[in-house]
Parts: sequence; C-alpha cells; structure tokens
Amino acid sequence: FCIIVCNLHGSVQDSIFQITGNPVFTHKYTADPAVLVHNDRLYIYAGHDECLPPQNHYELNEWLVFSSDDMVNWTEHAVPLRAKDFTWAKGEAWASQVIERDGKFYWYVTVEHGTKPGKSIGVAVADNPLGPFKDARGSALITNDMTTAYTSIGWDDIDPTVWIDDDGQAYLFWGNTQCYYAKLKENMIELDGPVMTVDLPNFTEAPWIHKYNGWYYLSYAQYFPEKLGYAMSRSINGPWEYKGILNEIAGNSNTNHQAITEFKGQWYFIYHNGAIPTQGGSFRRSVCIDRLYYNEDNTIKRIQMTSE
Ligand code: FUB
Repeated sequence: FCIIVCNLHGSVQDSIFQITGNPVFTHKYTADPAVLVHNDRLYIYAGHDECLPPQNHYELNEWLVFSSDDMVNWTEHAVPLRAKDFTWAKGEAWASQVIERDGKFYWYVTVEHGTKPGKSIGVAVADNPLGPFKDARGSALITNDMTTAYTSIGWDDIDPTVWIDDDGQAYLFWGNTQCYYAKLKENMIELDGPVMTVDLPNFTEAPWIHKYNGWYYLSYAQYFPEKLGYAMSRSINGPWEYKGILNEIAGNSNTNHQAITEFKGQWYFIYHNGAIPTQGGSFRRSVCIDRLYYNEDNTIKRIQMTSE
C-alpha cells in the first residue's frame, strides 16, 4: 500500500510504502543504487530511469532518495538533486554515492560535462541526507583530461564511490574500463594528490568500497553484460586480490550496479535488474535488495538473487 504525505501547502512531500519483495520500488524505474546508513536509518540514492519504449537509451535526469528504518516500510522523499543543478553539466544523472563527514553530506555524481568531452564527476553538499543538495564547487571534480588512461573514451570518468579511512583520509574511486582512485582533501571537494590506478581483472565499472573484519572489499562490475565481482585487501591502497563473482548477470539488464552495507546487524547487497514486466530491461531498471553473507575466511558467499 502507499500513503502520500503532503506538506502544509498541499504539495506532495513524502510517499510511504510497505515493501517486502524484489524489485523494491515498482512505481518508478530506479538504477545504480548507492546506500548510506545514518542515525539507524538506511537511505538509498538511485538514478531515475525515464526512457520510455520504444526508445532504448539511458535517460536519467534526476536522482531519487528512499529511506527506511526496518527494510519493510519505505519512504520516498522529494527529488533531492538533478543533473542540471550542476550548471556546468549538460545532464545525465548517472551513478553516484553519498557520504557523511562532520555533519555534512557529500554527494559524488556522474554527469555529462557541458563543455569538456564526456562524463565528469561533480560533488554536491547538504546539511542532512535528504537535502536540499547544492553543487559544492561550481565546477567538475574529475574531468576527462585528468585521467590519461582512457581519454579516447568519453565515459571512463563515471561511477564514483567514496571512502573515509580509519585515519580520516578520504578517497574517491571511480572509472569505466580502468579503475582510478585519488585522495580527497578534508574539505571533501578537492583532490589531494595525483590520480592513481587500480588494476582489476575484467573491470568494467561500478566500483564500491566497504570494510568488514579488518578487510577492505572493492566490488565492481565485470564483463558486459555485467556480473559483479570483488577483490580484497588489507589496505585501502592495495594490493587488491581478486576473489571471484558476487552475482550473475541480473536478468535482462546489461548493467548490474551494487552497493553493500551493514544495517542493524545484517549485511545487504543492493543492485538493479530489469525485472519489472513487461517494459523492464537495460534502460528501465529496478533496485533490488538481497542478503549478503561472509564465509569464515572473510570472503563473500555468492549472492542468491531473489530472481534465481
Ligand atoms: O546508469 C548509467 C550507467 O549504467 C551507470 O553509471 C553505470 O554504472 C551503469 O549502471
């Protein structure tokens, strides 16, 4: 069921849903989930797939945010950010991630640059997880001319994931075809040093960093159509050792983009597939959530997707 909550002026503010299955959100197409846990509440940030049949291309103009404190009752909040909120960007709300530092929320996003070639990474900031978010720099943080490995393709600077290590040093990882990473200054909106590379087998895109039991995990999309795989390391700076596949191709979606988190003592694997009948697919994707379990040696068990 769904309850629409209105504010004092009668405009729609929040929608509240009860959901117990996959895909989690079925009233809109949602892609590239990122997760944030804050004050015992879980937030999912996702791109809004808006391409309607018979068209088949990526059409994402805005990001959406949903939250829950029990993984059953969900609230969809007002649209927190649009690609065109970055005045230097042409559009295209591709994959992103939000992180909290010192009471501020930093949202790293992929967009199409307005004047430079290809995709770029921008950062927006807010005082709470629901926004309003505002461009934190007024310019791109990462542009095509900063990453020399694949300047020939316009989409190697996509899919940022952000990590703050135990010593307070923040890192940004991103990439397509090549995985890049760089340190961030304490202000979270400037790089602190050179762009470096991580070499991972069959890396396509969608890096995501998490930590468990003293191990760092770098999960990412491999091949195309994509499966998700992962590597482990004792340090955020590597060396990374490839450990295998996390899930298989997610149904009829060529992409398969994950976020991993612990929430209230359980680990979750959040990804997208194209499972909504009859129009779901690579350009009309849907966020799903399945449980993630570790083996005794800290490797991750293959994810059992609900659809399998
Ligand atoms: O949604 C657009 C792009 O598709 C993302 O940035 C990639 O990770 C892939 O899911």
